[in-house]
Amino acid sequence: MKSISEADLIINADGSIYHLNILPEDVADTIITVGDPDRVEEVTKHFDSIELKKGKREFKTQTGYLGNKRITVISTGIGTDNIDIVLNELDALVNINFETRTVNENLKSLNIIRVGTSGSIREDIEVGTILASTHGLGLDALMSYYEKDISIEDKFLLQTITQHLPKLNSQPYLTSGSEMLLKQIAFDMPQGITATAPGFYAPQGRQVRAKISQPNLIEKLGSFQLKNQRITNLEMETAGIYALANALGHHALSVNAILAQRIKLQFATNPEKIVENMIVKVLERV
Ligand code: R1P
Repeated sequence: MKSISEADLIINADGSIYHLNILPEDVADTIITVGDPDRVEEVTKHFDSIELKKGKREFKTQTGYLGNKRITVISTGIGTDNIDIVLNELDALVNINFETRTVNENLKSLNIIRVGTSGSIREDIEVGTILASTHGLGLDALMSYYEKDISIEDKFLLQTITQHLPKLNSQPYLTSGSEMLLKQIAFDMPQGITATAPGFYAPQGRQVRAKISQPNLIEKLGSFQLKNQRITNLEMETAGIYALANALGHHALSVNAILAQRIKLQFATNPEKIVENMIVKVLERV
């Protein structure tokens, strides 16, 4: 079997993977990702025990037990460029033999759950809502560098969305969350298509001082509807997580604490409480 070169897959001298700085045995089968490194502790403070704390750059990792469930919590930092690193390195840790640099015969599927913050672009989705993403709509360019598989239903949905949106520099991509995790964790949560932007300000239609080229972006995204499918919220990781999890055979779910209401121009007065509510909900069901 072909071995993966030292330049393609960088392993540190201690046997850990290049950016995440963790070893294969450090990774549980259930992963919770958070954007903010400080949120790792907000999740693991609920654990019964913590066996490992490691980190490098924005990628902070803790693995521990909640009851007898082993869970790894990892911060991704912001954006799908970081998701490219986190998903590829997590997959390498569980599916590549670091001694021989070959892909394992029996591939492992991780359950990857994002607990992140987000802004609503629908009048009826209020600040404080905990919303699950049925799909990620990638407005970023990450997946133009990978071959993509898309179901017939998602292809039709994407075509309809693309026709509805203004012309953007990169071709949007659409990818689905894990049906299994949606049923297990998000069964009573409002759900919708989450748009993943390649930035926080103009790429999410925010006008501060620099002039923006897509002033109608929020209105366009938020007015899309095909039967019961609609674009509900904006953030910066979901589409990358879903697309790479699907490409690599993992299950992924994105759960979003709505902190901003972009239509009513509101921001949460109690963001920590809303995030805590999301974390508790996810941990009860994981
Ligand atoms: C922007 O403030 C960040 O917050 C959201 C966005 O996706 C982006 O990463 O998620 P997190 O709170 O998980 O970082």
